[in-house]
Amino acid sequence: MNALLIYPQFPDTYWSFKHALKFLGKRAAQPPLGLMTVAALLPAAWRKRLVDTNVERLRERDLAWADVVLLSGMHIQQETLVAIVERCRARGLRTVVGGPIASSVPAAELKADHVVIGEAESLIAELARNLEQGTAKPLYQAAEKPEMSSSPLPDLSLIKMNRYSTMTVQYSRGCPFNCEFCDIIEIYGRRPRTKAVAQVLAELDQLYAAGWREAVFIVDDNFIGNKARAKDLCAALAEWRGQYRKSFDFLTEASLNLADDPELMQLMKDAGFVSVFLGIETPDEPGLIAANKLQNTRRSLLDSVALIQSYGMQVMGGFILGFDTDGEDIFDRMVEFIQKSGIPIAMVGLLQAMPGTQLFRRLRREGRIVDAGGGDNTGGVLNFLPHMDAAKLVEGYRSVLKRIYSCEAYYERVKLYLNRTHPRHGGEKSRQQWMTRANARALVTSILRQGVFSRQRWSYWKFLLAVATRYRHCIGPAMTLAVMGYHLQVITDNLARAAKKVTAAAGEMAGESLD
Ligand code: B12
Ligand code: SF4
Repeated sequence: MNALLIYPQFPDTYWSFKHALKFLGKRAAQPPLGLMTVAALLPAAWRKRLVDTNVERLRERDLAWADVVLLSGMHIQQETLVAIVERCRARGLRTVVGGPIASSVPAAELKADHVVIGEAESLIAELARNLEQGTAKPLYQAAEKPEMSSSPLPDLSLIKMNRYSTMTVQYSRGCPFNCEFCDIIEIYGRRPRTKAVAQVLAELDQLYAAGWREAVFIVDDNFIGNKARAKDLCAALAEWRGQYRKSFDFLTEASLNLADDPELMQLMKDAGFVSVFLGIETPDEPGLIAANKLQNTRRSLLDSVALIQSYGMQVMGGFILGFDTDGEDIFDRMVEFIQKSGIPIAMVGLLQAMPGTQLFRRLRREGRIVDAGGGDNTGGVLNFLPHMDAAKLVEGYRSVLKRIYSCEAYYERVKLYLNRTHPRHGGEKSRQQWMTRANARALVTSILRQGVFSRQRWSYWKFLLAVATRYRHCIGPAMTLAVMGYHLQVITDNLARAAKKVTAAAGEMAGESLD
């Protein structure tokens, strides 16, 4: 069998980092690890090709070569995924769709011959056999959450590694917490399942042998879901990294209770973790309680963030507006909190009721669900009826984005973070190591785009001056953040322009109906 694995294109959102990646000569942030894992699980006798349409074109000759097409995706990729499915089916090609999208969108809407819900490890053998025999069923649903020991070494040979800025390794799946809006726990469960340390090191060895020397994102739902095991892994990572002259920096996602464990933070620092994404959600404690995000309550969120930063880890934060408990002062409070947090990359989204979540079920009971949503929490579109006036909420959301991503506000946060962090003494690379060819190219492009052609060039030069005088010891993170800021500002401008068009069109329609 010739199996063609296809990853659909993402829309251009805050999360695509597309405008910053151009500076580095890269086309996407991360490769499709789900498909690389599925490829490794398919029978060894099958021939495999992988096309990630985020970094390359899907060619007719790939489709002509294939006997079966396997697609993966998130809810947000629905439009591009369905377009590919339809293109394949038009030429009589058999299609199989899996990945998180299959848990969020009804199978019929995916238009594929076969839909797989859940993790591939436990059912791929049956699926492959059925596909070979022509007896595959329309729907497969994993009966259980497989142990991670059954997850193979992802097939790295199928991707064009140099087109990505970061490689990925998954250590664990699942999260022990129970936040109402979260679909992670519905898809991957609440019991953290971890790989053995040796499995993770084998994946890193594979990356190193393939020539990778840049950042590695440990793409766990919550890296510290099982703290004891995370500590063992960190100790092993520190040793592994030591052997390879500190070649990889690690990034990951974790819950905020990381701040309660100095031993774990120190171990992460020693292992080379330079960045951690935390779901902070809101500075409003009643909102956290109502969302059942209890691990973020009864503490100073700002102090917890600052403590983690002091271990050399940049904190990226997820924030949500639109909880039932939000009053009209939430917008100012959110901006004030983010500015004080020193979190440069603050991903603020509107609350989405994702299908399959506790939130979706509650809002449906209350008769407040409008539709299943599109999987994008930054587009200014709501899929439920909020308590606050919807127009006020969307307008307030946009004002938050505009304020936190103004150049001045953004660079203020970067400087606050650089003041708090001590990257030179931690896992961070030295200045010489940072100056790779890709980074040198990014620096030159950044100076041209942000320092010469941008309207905000004065803020940019002021920031560069500060880096040259006060932050020379962490020029790497400072310049990376300057470049990422460019992406965040472009997306914010695009969203503001799109919103203006919608308002103007609504105004025209209102005018017409008055006439
Ligand atoms: C890394 C990551 C990213 C990376 C992108 C990585 C990439 N290239 O795909 C970044 C940071 C850019 C990203 C962005 C976003 N992400 Co994201 N991301 C992840 C994360 C943490 C890991 C993904 C991964 O590599 N997993 C490891 C692989 C092995 O797991 P897997 O893909 O699930 O694959 C298994 C099964 O699903 C199945 N399978 C997968 N594909 C297929 C195909 C076939 C044919 C078969 C049979 C089986 C199968 O078998 C695999 C092995 O078991 C996941 C969480 C998670 N646990 O997966 C969230 C997750 C996928 N992201 C999610 C979301 C919502 C987003 C964003 C929309 C952000 C947001 N919150 O608004 C953006 C979208 C991007 C954009 N441009 O707008 C959701 C998706 C929810 C959904 N139901 O679709 C997840 C599940 C997390 C969450 N709930 O918040 N993300
Ligand atoms: S901590 Fe994060 S992953 Fe865990 S349940 Fe809450 S939102 Fe989901």
